[in-house]
Amino acid sequence: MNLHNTEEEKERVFLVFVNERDEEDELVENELVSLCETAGLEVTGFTRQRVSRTTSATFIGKGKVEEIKMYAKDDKADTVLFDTELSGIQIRNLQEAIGKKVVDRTQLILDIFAQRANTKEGQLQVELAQLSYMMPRLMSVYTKFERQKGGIGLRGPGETKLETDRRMVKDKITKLKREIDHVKGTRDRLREERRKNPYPFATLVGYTSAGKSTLMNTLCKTDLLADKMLFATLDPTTRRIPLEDGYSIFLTDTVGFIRKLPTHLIAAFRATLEEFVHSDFFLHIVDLSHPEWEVQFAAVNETLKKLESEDKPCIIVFNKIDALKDETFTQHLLETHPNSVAISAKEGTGIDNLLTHITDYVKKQLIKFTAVIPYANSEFVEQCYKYGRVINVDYKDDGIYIEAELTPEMHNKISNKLAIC
Ligand SMILES: Nc1nc2c(ncn2[C@@H]2O[C@H](COP(=O)(O)OP(=O)(O)OP(=O)(O)O)[C@@H](O)[C@H]2O)c(=O)[nH]1
Ligand SMILES: [Mg+2]
Repeated sequence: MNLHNTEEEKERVFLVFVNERDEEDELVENELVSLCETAGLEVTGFTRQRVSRTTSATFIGKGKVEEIKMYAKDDKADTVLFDTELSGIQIRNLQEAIGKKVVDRTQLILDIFAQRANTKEGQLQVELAQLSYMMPRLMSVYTKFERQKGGIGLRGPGETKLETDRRMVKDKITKLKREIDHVKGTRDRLREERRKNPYPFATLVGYTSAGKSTLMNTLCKTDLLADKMLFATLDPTTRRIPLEDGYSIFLTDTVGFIRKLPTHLIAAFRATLEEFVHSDFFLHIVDLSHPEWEVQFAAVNETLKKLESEDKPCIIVFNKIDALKDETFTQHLLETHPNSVAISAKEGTGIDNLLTHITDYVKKQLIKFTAVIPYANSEFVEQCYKYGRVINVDYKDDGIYIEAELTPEMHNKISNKLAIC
């Protein structure tokens, strides 16, 4: 797809929806149109086929392919976009039958990510995702003739070229992974450094456009990009949030999720998502003003399962309550979802309550202890100040009496050297 469309020469796309259930129609339509807007495409029209069993050669039935060919021609569309992931063979067959460029949902999302990637790490991750998507599809970019030649002659030019290309892509993928590992190493070291503090790690997780960056800005007075465009955030940002009574947390804003998030993206963004994997707990931000918030909520939970972190403690944050009319509905949700709060990140409503929830969680995480430290080991008192929260300290004849709180990690490190009371 052309990534740099200007107002005058937007790529014209005709959409094909293939969702099975009619109750999903509105969400599916609105979401794909938003994705197209974000990518700078002009939607000319759409059609739909309920696909329960796919016709593997073209994904949809022959008759429908003919119909699309007609529509796309009448609409003067440049491209036909399928709201699903297609195989390379399917794309090629559809292109041959329709006579237009055919792209799938994954390519569209990868395209948006490519436009959004500003940092070195973001760019590496997107490139890795694009190449991983391309790899199994390389075969289908060769013409029928070349493929036949390769097949019959076994070592025809088509096949040789394919193998060279495959090797090149493979080498590039290995190189990208190495570079990403390098960036990841830097991030790991930074995380280790932060771990020395007595502050738990939390991440903001949620569907794209749920309001994660807006909440981060409200809580940390940052100026992160918060926009109605999908996938405004790609790179994680971490800030310390001071809480009452001297408590704090490190909070990280992360990339948003979407229904049917391409697996290549999840794999490529693993380094970024590791911020989530390493966090002690997370806030799941839900856009309650979205008519399909439940589907979005389920899609995020589905993705979290893939990250094998279902057991991680979570505070559910129902956001955008300023855009709701029915307060009793919110009340009902809070009652039926344990550990949840309702806020408006934009207007600041409910933020104090959210902070109280976070502080309660942090308090539960820290280990409280009292100890007598011999004067000869007074550096431990210093460490408690540095890596913990000192509640009381009393310098007596027989030693320093200290009452403090530490994260489990720091407690383990220090406790075997202390005479815990
Ligand atoms: N009415 C209302 N709008 C909000 C609220 N919070 C965020 N928004 C709007 O929702 C849109 C998306 O907000 P972001 O903060 O960028 O959402 P995000 O979750 O960071 O999105 P991605 O980075 O794309 O995943 C923006 O237009 C915000 O102004 C809220 O409490 N109320
Ligand atoms: Mg964001």
